[in-house]
Amino acid sequence: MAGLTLFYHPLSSYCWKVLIALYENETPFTPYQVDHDRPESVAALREAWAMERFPVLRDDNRGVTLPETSVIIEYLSIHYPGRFAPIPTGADDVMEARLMDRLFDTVVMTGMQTVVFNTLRPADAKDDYGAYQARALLKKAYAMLEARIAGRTWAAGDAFTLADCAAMPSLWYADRIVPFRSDHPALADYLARLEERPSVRRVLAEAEPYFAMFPG
Ligand SMILES: N[C@@H](CCC(=O)N[C@@H](CS)C(=O)NCC(=O)O)C(=O)O
Repeated sequence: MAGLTLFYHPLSSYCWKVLIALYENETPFTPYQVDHDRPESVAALREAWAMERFPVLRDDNRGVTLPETSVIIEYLSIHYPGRFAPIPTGADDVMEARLMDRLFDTVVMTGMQTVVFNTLRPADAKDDYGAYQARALLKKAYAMLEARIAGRTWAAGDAFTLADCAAMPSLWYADRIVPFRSDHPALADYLARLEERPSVRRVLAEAEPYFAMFPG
């Protein structure tokens, strides 16, 4: 097979992050959906990336297979550039975009996933204190982000970047776990701006048939 293949699932938050980058540039790729009730798709993901996490990008043009969303998005910007430049050029802007990307992944996404995965655990293996701590972490993150995002159009300033690709799925799902829109106006406006983006509308429309699977 030639070209780009993305191992993904339409409901997966980290897959949204890469899909947004691909859709921003209208980069051609073949989606390969991984479903746990299709063992052959899970085996294909495992063969691509031993950690069995998605998304994974396979580039048959260059013989490269990549995990990790931030790395995939940067790789796309280098080898398949378009009008969307996820990594800013100015030194300060680069730092801010990378910092915000890390905060959305490691704080917001991790907090959200901890609560969601706890609901999926067997009854005798739940970690309710861990979920309580994750909810508290999300509230702390909302206050920090509310102050940081105020006065900005996008997460790292005036341009839509890698940080916004990370922000959208993490904030969108976190809001379903610990709602923030009524008491964090700057963050709420920011998420509304993200939702208006055509790339994001497309991601949401493609995920919509699967929303009933989300346990939150
Ligand atoms: N740091 C990774 C996180 C990827 C990740 O956690 N993906 C989730 C789906 S949203 C996954 O594959 N979970 C399955 C598992 O952990 O077994 C990235 O940025 O790509």
